[in-house]
Order: sequence, then C-alpha cells, then structure tokens
Amino acid sequence: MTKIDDIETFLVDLPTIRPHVLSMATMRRQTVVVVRIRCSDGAMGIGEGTTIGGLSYGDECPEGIKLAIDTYIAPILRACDPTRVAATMAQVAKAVVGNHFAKSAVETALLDAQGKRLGLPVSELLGGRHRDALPVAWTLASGNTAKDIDEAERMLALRRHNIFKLKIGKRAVPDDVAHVATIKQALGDRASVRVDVNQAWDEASASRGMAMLEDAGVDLVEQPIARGNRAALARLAARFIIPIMADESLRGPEDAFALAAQAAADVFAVKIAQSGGLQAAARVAAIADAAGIGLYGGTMLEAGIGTMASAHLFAAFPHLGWGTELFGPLLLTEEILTEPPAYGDFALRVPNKPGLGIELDEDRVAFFRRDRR
Ligand code: MUC
Ligand code: MG
Repeated sequence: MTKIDDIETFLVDLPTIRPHVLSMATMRRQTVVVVRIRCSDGAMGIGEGTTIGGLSYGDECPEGIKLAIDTYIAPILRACDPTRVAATMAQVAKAVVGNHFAKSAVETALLDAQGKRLGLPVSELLGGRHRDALPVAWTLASGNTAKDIDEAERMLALRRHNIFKLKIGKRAVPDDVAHVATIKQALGDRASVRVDVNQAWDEASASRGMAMLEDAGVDLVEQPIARGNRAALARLAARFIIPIMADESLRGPEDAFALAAQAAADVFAVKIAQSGGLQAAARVAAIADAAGIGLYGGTMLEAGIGTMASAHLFAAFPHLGWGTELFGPLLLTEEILTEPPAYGDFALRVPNKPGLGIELDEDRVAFFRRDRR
C-alpha cells in the first residue's frame, strides 16, 4: 500500500498591497498555512489553509489550523492510503469535527499528489472542467471612495476586472450606501457593482440598506446579516429583487441544504475552506444547482495554492453564473509560486497540468516562513 512518508506544515506571512478594510477587520498582511505531503510512491502534493483577520472572520486561525493538522489529522493520514483521497478524507471526518480550513488544506494536498500520480489536473478528478478561464471580481476596500474609484478605473483599463465587490457595514447605512452609489455612478454600465456587508447589519438596517442599494443599481448583496439568522435572510430574499448571496452562512452541505430549504439565499458564495474541502464544496454546488440557486466562486483571500485549488473546482461547476473572486494573489505583494497565476481579459486561466499545475517558489517561501524569520 502507498503510504504518506512526510507531512510538513508551516506559516507564511505575506504583506498586502494596501490595507484591506472589512467590517470585522482591516488586513495588512495575510498568513498562509502551507501543507506539504510526500508519499512513498514519490508523489508530492501541496495545500493551503488561509483565513481572514486571525479569529475575527471564522473560528479557525492560522496557528490553530497548523496545530489541528500536526496533532490530530497527520496521525490519521499516516495510517491511510493517500491514493484513495475520498476514503482518506472520510477517515479524517470520522475523527475530527469541524476544522474545515484544516481539512480543506489537507484534501488539497492529497488531490494535488493524486493528480500528479495519475497525470490529470485536479479539475478532472472533480468531475471534469466546463471552462478553462474564470471571470474574476476585485474587491474595492481601501476605505476611501475616491481611491476606490481610481482603483476600479485602473482595473478596467488593464482589462483585469469589470466586477467589483465593495466592502461595507462599518459606517451608518446612509453613509455606506452613498459610498456605493458614488462608485456605481462613476462606473456606470462598464462594471457590475456588488456589496459585501459581512454580517454587519441587523434586519431593519438590511431592509433600509437593500432598498437603497436596489435604487443605486447594485447587482448583489452578500451576507447582509448574521450568519445564523436564516429566517431573516429568507424574509429579505422574499422582499427584495436584488439577490442575496450567502457567504458566512454557508459552512458546508448541511448549511447549503438548510438555506435552500428555507429559500434564504438567491446565490451561494462557495468557498473550499469554509465548506470543509473541495469535495464538500462540490456537494454545496450540487445542492445549489438542484434548488435553482446561483453560484459564485468565493475566496478567503488565499495565496496561489488555495486560489488554484478553488479554480480547479470552480472550472468543474456546471453553472457559474456569478463568476468568481479568485484575486487573492493579486492582493499580496509577494508571489509564492514559481509561475504567477495568469490573469487577463477579466479572467483567471486554470492550469491544465497534472495536479494543481503549480509549483512553490522555495526561496520566496523560505524567506517569508514565520519559523525562519
Ligand atoms: C468575504 O467575506 O467574501 C473575499 C473577498 C474579499 O475581499 O474578502 C473576502 C471575504
Ligand atoms: Mg463575503
């Protein structure tokens, strides 16, 4: 039986190109947990576990992701056959509750190794790709309206992005909406403008805010209220034409089923980490398809590994009506892959080589590793 010889995990701290202002945190750097798995047949795979703002966004942090893998998941992996990725992840699920980011990082590394072993891109292991390039949104989150408009104009001129997600929820509703409306007015029909409230509103604020955003020509409202309040999400979804997208509310297939059953979202932001891995995220997408819910390829602002893993999965979605936001590597000053992800013509190209089709830049990674600084 093929075995895993070595499981290595380490943290890499990478600066952002500018402060990224969300309702719950302002990011000035991103911390990436890299997982590297070496198998006895010579296959090697890499994975990434990355969250936003330490413990302010989700209930896993980089240090905790590393600990969960080293202490609890690695011993299970060492007893498994890594050529059986689904069965291996089922063993992990039996012994480890939750810890979705850690599971996603490990599963990514197993799929990368498996793809290289079989000579197939990860997208083919996940059902086969429907597309080779993915539309990519950019988040305007400098915290300043004029700077955001400049940034959007630059992205349009570069033909890098024509979908913009605006982070709101920190200021009073009328101030936030005025900020959004000014940007939408400046960009007009040249771009799709969407907002992400990151749970900051209560239901009454959301009712007010969504009515105003609808008038301003905004295309989508992401996670307007608290993740657990599905009943209120359903009331808002029934009341407004502007679609509601679930993000933080969506932590895997069970949440997807509950949201669909309650008609609490029009669109799902599918994230491999929040879902608990690539196969779990594929099940989330299947539930959305069955329920007639739109799909959007989400990000936890991962660097190159997590971004490419997500890209392989989203390429294999039959429907991807709302595009993706796989711009994580572009928010960082440093590239950790030998070949940077290929962005252009408002899209990201999905590599067509075996596994994830990427390679770590060992020198860059060694330089930014937290334990080597
Ligand atoms: C989120 O809540 O969607 C994704 C893009 C971005 O700017 O922030 C993330 C998290
Ligand atoms: Mg979001």
